[in-house]
Amino acid sequence: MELLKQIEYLVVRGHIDASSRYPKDLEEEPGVKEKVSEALDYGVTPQDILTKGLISGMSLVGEKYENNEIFVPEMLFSAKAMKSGLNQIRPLLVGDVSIRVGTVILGTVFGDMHDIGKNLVGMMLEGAGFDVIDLGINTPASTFVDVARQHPDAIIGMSALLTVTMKNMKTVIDSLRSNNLKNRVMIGGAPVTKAFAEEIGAEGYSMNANQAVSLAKQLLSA
Ligand code: B12
Repeated sequence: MELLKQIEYLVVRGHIDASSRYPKDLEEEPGVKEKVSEALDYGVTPQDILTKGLISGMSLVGEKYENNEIFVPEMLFSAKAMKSGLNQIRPLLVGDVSIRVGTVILGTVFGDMHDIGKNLVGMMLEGAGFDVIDLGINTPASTFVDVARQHPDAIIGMSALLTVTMKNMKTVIDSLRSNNLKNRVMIGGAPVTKAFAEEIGAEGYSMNANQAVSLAKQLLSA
């Protein structure tokens, strides 16, 4: 199996590294960590490792969950395995940028625990020279408002992965505007669309982390 396919497979199986006891049949076998290192040593680009190994693995996990082939515990192991791989390529994606272009306040909205996509967006933004203030997951509207007040020029970036938590993005925008805060808002996450962004009054939407960077730059200069 070629290396990127192996990484994809190991994300799906949720096998972090050779010392991980999960899953039983892969115990002591190389995991995502070892395979990402091997791929880097081999000259595979971090971008390919990200899109063709880690992210594509996570998409398969989503499909398997939808088809009832796996359940939440397995999904959690996959998320951990993906995160270990992301951490490895993080320094390469982020690089060493000395010129800061602006600030983005980033958070997953209230009720939502998904943070892989948000973290990826944060990494790409940092790599492009943005200062990122990461509010983490399950972030109440009041926290977005408090931090926005301290950073009136910052862009707010919100992530939601559940259809039930998407509406909390509108709550944040409404709270910002009722507090007279004019921070520009961009949103994303698998169920989010451009039409939804327009409907709730967000200034920007992007479907992936690369586009999030150009969007943030656009919002900064608008
Ligand atoms: C991993 C995962 C989990 C993990 C999360 C671990 C973690 N630390 O994040 C765990 C196991 C905890 C989990 C829990 C649950 N999950 Co879940 N999960 C997923 C899964 C498989 C992958 C998500 C992911 O990481 N994708 C990879 C990243 C890179 O992609 P991304 O998040 O979309 O991000 C990209 C873009 O969207 C965009 N983006 C993201 N955020 C932002 C923000 C901004 C500002 C911008 C500009 C762009 C942007 O850029 C990112 C990078 O390119 C998805 C399936 C899927 N297809 O999405 C289900 C999925 C989201 N989960 C689902 C469900 C139902 C749940 C649970 C309710 C299950 C349960 N019964 O408990 C719980 C909810 C917990 C909660 N309250 O949040 C459903 C949601 C259905 C729906 N329509 O609402 C999905 C779609 C699975 C499915 N097919 O049914 N989950």
